[in-house]
Amino acid sequence: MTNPATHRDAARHAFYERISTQNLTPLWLSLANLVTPEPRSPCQPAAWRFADIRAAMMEAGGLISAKEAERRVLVLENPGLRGQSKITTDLYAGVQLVLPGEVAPAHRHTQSALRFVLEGTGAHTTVNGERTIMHEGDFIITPPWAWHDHGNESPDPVFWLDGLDIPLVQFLDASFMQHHQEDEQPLTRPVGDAEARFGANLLPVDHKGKGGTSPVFNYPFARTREALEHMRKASEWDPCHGLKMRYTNPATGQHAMATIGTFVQLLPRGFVTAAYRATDATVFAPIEGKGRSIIGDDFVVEWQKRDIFVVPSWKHVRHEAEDDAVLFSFSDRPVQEALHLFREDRGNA
Ligand code: 1HN
Repeated sequence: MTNPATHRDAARHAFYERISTQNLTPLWLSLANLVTPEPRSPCQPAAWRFADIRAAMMEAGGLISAKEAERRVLVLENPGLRGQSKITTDLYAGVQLVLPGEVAPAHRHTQSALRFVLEGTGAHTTVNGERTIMHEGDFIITPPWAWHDHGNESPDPVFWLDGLDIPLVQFLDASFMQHHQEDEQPLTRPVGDAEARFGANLLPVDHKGKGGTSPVFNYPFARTREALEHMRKASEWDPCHGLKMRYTNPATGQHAMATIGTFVQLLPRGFVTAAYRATDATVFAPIEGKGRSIIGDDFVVEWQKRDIFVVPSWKHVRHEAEDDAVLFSFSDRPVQEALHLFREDRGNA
C-alpha cells in the first residue's frame, strides 16, 4: 500500500519532469523566492583598504602596460557575487592605474562610467574631444557612447575608482563597443569648455537639455569641498546623512548620470549618523578623514581616506566620523526612481 502523500509527490515529480522537456516549470515551487517580502540580495557588505589595492596595482603596473591591458584595472568583486565583475547586483567598480607617460587608448561603449580620483594629480581624460585634468576627489563622467582615452603626463602614478553600469547594461542586452583608430582621439575643444559653458549657472541660450548625462563632465573636488565647507556654517545636519549633496545635471536638475546616482557628504568630527536603509545598494569612497561604518547588524568597516566599501540594498548603515570626513558615494538610484521602485527607511530620524 503506498501512502497517498507519497503517491501525490511522485505524480507531481513526474509531471514536473515531463513538462520540463517543454521548457515549462511550476511557479508554485519558486514563487516565495521570486517575490520576497523585502529585498533579499546575494550582494554582501564588503570593504577594501586602499593600501592593499594600491600595492596590488603597483604590482600589476610591472606586469602589464595600460596600452596592452586597454584599461589596467583591478575589479572590486562583491564577495557574494564572485566571478561576475559586480560590486552590487547592477553596478561594477574597479580601481584603475595609469603610470607616468602611459595612455589608455580611446574607445567608446554604451555603458556609462564615472571616475572618482583617489590619488595623484595631473593625469587627464579626454571625453568627446575635450580634455580635463584630474585632481584628487574630482568626479568625472564618461557618458554612454562617448569616445574616451586617458593619459598621465604627471611624474606620479594616478589611481582612480571607476564605477560603471556594466551589469545593468548586460541585463538589458544593450552592450555596444568600438575602438578608435587612434590611441588618442583628436582634441576639438579647449580645456575647461564644458565647465564654462554649462557649469557657471549659465546655459547656451538655445541649449535643449536632452536629459541623460550632464554636459558638465568634471565636478572638481575643490569646488565641491568649498560648497560643503560653506554649508556647514548653517549647521543643518541631517541625522542620517550629515550634510549630503547629490551631483546634478545643471540643464535638468536631475542626477548627473542617467543610470548612476552620485553623492558627496560631509560628516563633521564626532558625528554619528542614525541608522538608515534604502533599496539602492551604495558604494562609498571616503576622500577625507577617517571613521567607521556599521552595516547590517555586525559588519564594521574602519575606513580612512581612499578606502572603498559597499552597503547592500535594505541593509542598515550607520556612520561615525572620527575626523571631519568627506564621503563620495554612488548607486543605481536614478534607475530605481525612474521605475518608481526606490524606497528608504529613516527609522524615526
Ligand atoms: C572602461 O572603458 C574604463 O574607460 C574603465 O577607463 C573600466 C571596465 C569595463 C569596460 C570598460 C575606462 C572599464 C571600461
